[in-house]
Amino acid sequence: MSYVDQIISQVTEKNPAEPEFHQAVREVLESIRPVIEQNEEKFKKDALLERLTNPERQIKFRVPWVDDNGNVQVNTGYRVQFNSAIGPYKGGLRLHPSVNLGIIKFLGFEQIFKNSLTGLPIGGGKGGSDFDPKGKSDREVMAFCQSFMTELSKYIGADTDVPAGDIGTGAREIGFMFGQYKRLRGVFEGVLTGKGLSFGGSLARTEATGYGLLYIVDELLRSHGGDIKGKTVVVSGAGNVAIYAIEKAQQLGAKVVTCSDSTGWVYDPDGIDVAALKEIKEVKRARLTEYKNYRPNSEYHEGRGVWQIKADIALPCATQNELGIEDAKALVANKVIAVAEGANMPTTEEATKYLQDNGVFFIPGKAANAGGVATSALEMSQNSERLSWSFEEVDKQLKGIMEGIYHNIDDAAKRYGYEDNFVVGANIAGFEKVLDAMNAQGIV
Ligand code: NDP
Ligand code: 2IT
Repeated sequence: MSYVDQIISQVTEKNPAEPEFHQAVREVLESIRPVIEQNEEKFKKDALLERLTNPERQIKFRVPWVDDNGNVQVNTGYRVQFNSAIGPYKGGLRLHPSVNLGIIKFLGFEQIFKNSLTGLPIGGGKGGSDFDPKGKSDREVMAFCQSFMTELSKYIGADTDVPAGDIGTGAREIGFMFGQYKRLRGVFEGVLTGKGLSFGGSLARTEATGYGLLYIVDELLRSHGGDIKGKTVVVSGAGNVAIYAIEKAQQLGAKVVTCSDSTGWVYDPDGIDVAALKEIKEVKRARLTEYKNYRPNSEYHEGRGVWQIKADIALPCATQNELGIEDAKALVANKVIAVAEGANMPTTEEATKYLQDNGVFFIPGKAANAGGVATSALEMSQNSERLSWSFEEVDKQLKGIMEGIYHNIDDAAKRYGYEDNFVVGANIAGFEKVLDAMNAQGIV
């Protein structure tokens, strides 16, 4: 059995009931197979893939807090510090009832290669909790965040591990967590990114993931003789990534006709009204059912359905495994040109293969949504030099980083004979830098 196959089955056996982690490991290891096979004996002797697939550290802790009725609630907190070969651990905190160790490990594993692709010095990590901020009062969210940070603060720091937002963790939660960290540790430092602008946050971090997604899609299309102007786009999700993907797509002259949340989806043939979407989601924290009040010509549907709408570009921006084989078939039947992942691993393995086999350009999340963490790293730089850059400066750097990522993954794919396979290109390009750093640092 080849070394890659041996590790894939070992990871599956040793980490039972973590299907998303298995999926992420399979995708990366299958892609880097050609690199491993060039030097298989040495890598095997060094147990390189065992070290790559075992987190350096994983922390799991109790998070007790008191709700508005005076009842004690208990959640589980996690931080997986996966790989620090190229920099301090960096990655978001997810607050969602579906969070478990396997989800955090899949996200942390992906983050290693994503962070490497940004070209910036950040290692891979991820954390979160099964706490659901939905429907909670601000006081309850604060109580949870303070309790969560009371334990997490023992393991993080501006030069060791720098968490940020993800599903369910936005500016409000980061603010509460930052305040508690400062109070407990007595230091004002860039320990979290996505902070408010009045206490060390970076301009354009809020927009960065969605904007970056469109910058890379535009670069892909330009490199193939087209551009995004005039294209029809379908987006899923209605959170941080989706909102700013829609905004940038419209700024670049595309028409976005859908968005969704966990209960339903909107079809707006005239193009999504971003101001309305921001008011519903960012201000009111309400459901998408409200959208019709702003746009009477739009349709609201319960359940899932955005991938059935005819479009040139599809951008899944909600959650993992939200675009399956039937969705991929519908997109291909409707002649979609490109699918780029705003979310982490939103496309199933079967759907990814079907899209690629049918000539659809497919950019995986670790490249397509890297603009968020890249801008987090720019926030870290600003914190270190105690300066703040203008929106234009950060946005310009973000655009340059995304264009660089596109060419880096395109080159890597071509070098190994997989032209236009951006899954292989992203995994190899991300892995190469981590491999070099791990080799240089000895057996650690
Ligand atoms: P938000 O919490 O802001 O928004 C998430 C959106 O996805 C909401 O519309 C939510 O609907 C929907 N959603 C979440 N879980 C599910 C589910 N299980 N089923 C259906 N819909 C769901 O999160 P973000 O926009 O920050 O994150 C979206 C994705 O992008 C995630 O995969 C995240 O890991 C990834 N990502 C985020 C980055 C960032 O900077 N924020 C950077 C890179 C990747 P509802 O509100 O109804 O739950
Ligand atoms: O998945 C991701 O890259 C994020 N949630 C952003 C992480 C970060 O540190 O900004």
